Amino acid sequence: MDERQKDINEAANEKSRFFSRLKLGLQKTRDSLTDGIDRVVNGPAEIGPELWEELEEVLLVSDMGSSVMSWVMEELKKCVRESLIREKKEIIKILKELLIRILEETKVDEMSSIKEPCVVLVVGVNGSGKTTTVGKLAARHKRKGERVMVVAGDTFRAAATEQLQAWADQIGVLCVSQKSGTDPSAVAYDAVQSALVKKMDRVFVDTAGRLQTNKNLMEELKKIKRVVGKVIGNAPHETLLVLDASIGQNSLSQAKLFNEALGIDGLIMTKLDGSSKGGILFNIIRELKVPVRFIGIGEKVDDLQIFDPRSFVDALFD
Ligand SMILES: Nc1nc2c(ncn2[C@@H]2O[C@H](COP(=O)(O)OP(=O)(O)OP(=O)(O)O)[C@@H](O)[C@H]2O)c(=O)[nH]1
Ligand SMILES: [Mg+2]
Repeated sequence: MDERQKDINEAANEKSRFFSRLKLGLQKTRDSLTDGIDRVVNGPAEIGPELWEELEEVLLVSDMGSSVMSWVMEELKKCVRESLIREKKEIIKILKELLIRILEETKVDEMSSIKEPCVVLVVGVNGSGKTTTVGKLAARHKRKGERVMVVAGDTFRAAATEQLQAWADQIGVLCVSQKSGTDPSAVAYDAVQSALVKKMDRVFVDTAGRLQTNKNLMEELKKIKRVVGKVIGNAPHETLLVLDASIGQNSLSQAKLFNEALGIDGLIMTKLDGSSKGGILFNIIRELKVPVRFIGIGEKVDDLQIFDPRSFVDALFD
């Protein structure tokens, strides 16, 4: 086998490993959503009101939300009227394409590289998976050969800095911190200045968890944004919101308020592996029009994948 063929095989194997892990990570949502759809489509009801009602129920229970559900059902019925669906089994194929269309409404490419350090601010409610995600993202960019810094902007919770430092040690990146209780915007300001001097490629700023309804704590995040913008004009280049998929519908209101306060550039949906409510992703994308950038499908460093609409829907249905 020549070298080129080896490379092609290697890439194909990598793709299939990636896809198997995604399928495994989405198992619980597959159990509820996809199995539910299969049961309805392979059940006794013929194409008509009874079947539509059963499908509506499955879509709603997956936390897809009523607006997504109504749109999907309207489109399905339209396909029947236009004779695009003649047999029940064709419903699944059309349904998949409709779901991909929703997710592709906000598709973006991976963060592009820029000359100055690219500063990424990571925010979210308590325990959503921010620090873990910062670790995973840092590892991802380090693997690409970038110079990566992580910043312990959570100066509030005991042991938060140690947790981030442990990630940094594990993946071999620089971790910048100050003593507990320091104003997080001061930590971020100093860190970004030092990242400029050290010619870092990417800086991930971890922040303390906070409720989207706490005005003072949301102001604190705005201040972090302002001060890093004083060091580098466009910084933070991205503000990413980390959402826990297992809480379902509640993450929609979190996302709305964080977006109103800060302007969110992208979402990271974590803990999809522990959740049967993966349908929430469709709901959030449709309501917010903010792209999902990455998904977390486990606690380990490699359990973060770039969100790709087609792979996501394929992994749910295939
Ligand atoms: N199963 C699973 N667990 C995850 C995932 N992402 C994070 N976790 C776990 O969720 C828990 C909380 O993660 P953290 O990264 O500490 O969350 P955080 O948002 O930084 O928490 P605070 O800083 O306290 O607000 C940890 O036990 C993580 O291992 C994921 O994608 N899947
Ligand atoms: Mg944390």
